[in-house]
Amino acid sequence: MTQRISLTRYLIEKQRGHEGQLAGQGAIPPQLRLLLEVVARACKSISLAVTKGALGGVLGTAESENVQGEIQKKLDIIANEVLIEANEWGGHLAAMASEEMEGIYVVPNRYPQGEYLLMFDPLDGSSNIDVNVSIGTIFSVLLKSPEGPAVSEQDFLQPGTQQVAAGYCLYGPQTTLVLTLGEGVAMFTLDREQGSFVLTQENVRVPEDTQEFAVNMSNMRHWDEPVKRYIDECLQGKDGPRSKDFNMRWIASMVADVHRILTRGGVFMYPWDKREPEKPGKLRLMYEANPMGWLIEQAGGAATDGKQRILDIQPTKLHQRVAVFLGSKNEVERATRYHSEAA
Ligand code: P6P
Repeated sequence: MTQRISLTRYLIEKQRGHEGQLAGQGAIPPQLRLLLEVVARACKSISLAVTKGALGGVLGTAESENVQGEIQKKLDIIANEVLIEANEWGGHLAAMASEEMEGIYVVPNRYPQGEYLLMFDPLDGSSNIDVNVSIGTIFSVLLKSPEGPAVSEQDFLQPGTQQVAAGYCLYGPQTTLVLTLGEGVAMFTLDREQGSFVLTQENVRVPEDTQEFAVNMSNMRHWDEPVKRYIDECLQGKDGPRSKDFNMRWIASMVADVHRILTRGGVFMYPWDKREPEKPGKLRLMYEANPMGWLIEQAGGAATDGKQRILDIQPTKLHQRVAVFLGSKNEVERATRYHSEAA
C-alpha cells in the first residue's frame, strides 16, 4: 500500500536524498523541488478554471491562433498565463517555452534567473474542453547549459534524454499529477478538501503486452504501409496473425490516452500522414512526445517515432513535430520492426 504523503513531502524527501548526497536515490536539488511545487500549484489553478466550465465563462474559442495555426480556446490562453505567472518570479527558471507561444519566454530582468528551462503544453486536448472530456497539462524540464551569457531558443534544443523531470496533470474525474524524476513514475491525486496533491501510486509499470490500441482510425487511408499492416493485424483479431482480439480507444486527448496506458497498458500511435508529407507527424517533440515518452520508458514501456527512440532525437526547432508510437514495450517494438522491415 502506497504511503499517502503529500507532493511536498515526497519532493522534500527526494531533495533530502540530494542533500545527503544519496546519489541514485532520485535525489533532486532544491531549485528543482521548488519548480515542481510551483508547476503543481499552477495545475491546481488550471484545474479550478477547467471544472468551472460554462459557469466560469471559460469555454469556447478566443479570437486568436497559436503558433501552430490552431484556433485557441479561451482555456488554452488562461492555462498558458497561469503557468507563466506562477513560474516567472521564483528564481528557479531561466526561460519557458509553450505550445501557445511562438518564441521562448525569458524570465524578466526584475526577477532572478535560475538554471532550469520549463516547456509545456498548457492545455493538451483542448478540442475536448467544450464537450467536457478529460484534458491536461504536459510539462518537461531541462537544465540550461552553464555557458552562454543569455538564454536563447538554442538552449532548449536538447534531446529528451536530457530531461531532469517530466509529467502531466490530467483534469478528469480526478485531477491527477503524474511525475518522473528519472527514478520511476509516481501518481498524485488532488485532495480538493486539503488543496494538496497526495501520493496515490508509486513505481507505475506498463504491461509489456496489451490487447488495446489507441489511434485515430479515420486517418487510416493516409498512413504508410507498416502502420496499416500493424493495425490491420490487430483488427483481424484471434483469427489473424496476432492470435488475439484487440480493443480500441481514442480520446483525442494525449494526456488521457497516455494515462490509461500507464494505468492498464496499451499502445498509442499518431503516425506520419501523407496529407502533410513534409511533417513527420502531428504531435510536438519538445512538450508532448519527449515528456510522455520518458514517463512511458520510466514505467517500463517504449516510445519511438516508428524508426528511432523518441528521446534520442536531436531537436532542430522548438515546435518541431514527430510521429509517436508509445506504450506496451512489445507492441511498440513490433510496430517499429514493421517500419524497419519496410525500409
Ligand atoms: P486528432 C490534441 O489536439 C492532440 O494534440 C493530442 O492530445 C491528441 O492525441 C491528438 O491531438 C488528437 O488528434 O487528429 O485525433 O484530433
